[in-house]
Amino acid sequence: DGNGAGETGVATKTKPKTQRPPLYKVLLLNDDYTPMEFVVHVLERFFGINHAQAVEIMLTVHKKGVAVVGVFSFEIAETKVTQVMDYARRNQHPLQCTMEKE
Ligand code: NFA
Repeated sequence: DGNGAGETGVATKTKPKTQRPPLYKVLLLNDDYTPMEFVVHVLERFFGINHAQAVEIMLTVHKKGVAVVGVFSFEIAETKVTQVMDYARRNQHPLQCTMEKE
């Protein structure tokens, strides 16, 4: 397994690597139409972010075009994206939420 002298007589050692699941960033994208208060509400409702932080993140998206709103396992990230996209659509706002591997 790579440990020991092997066939060359050169000592080697393999490190046991702890496997971690990949993480995914959930991103919120700016647009010209979604009301600021709606974005703040989404951040509070689906990401458990407090009001002051939610306002801060919303303003970052508004000014920079995009911001990371959380980092999750694939399944949780996918659920957040679906929840936000469904909620925005139900309320007739064009807000976009996506995910990308970290
Ligand atoms: N740019 C939007 C506005 O001026 C606000 C917004 C912020 C939309 C963050 C989407 C994301 N009403």
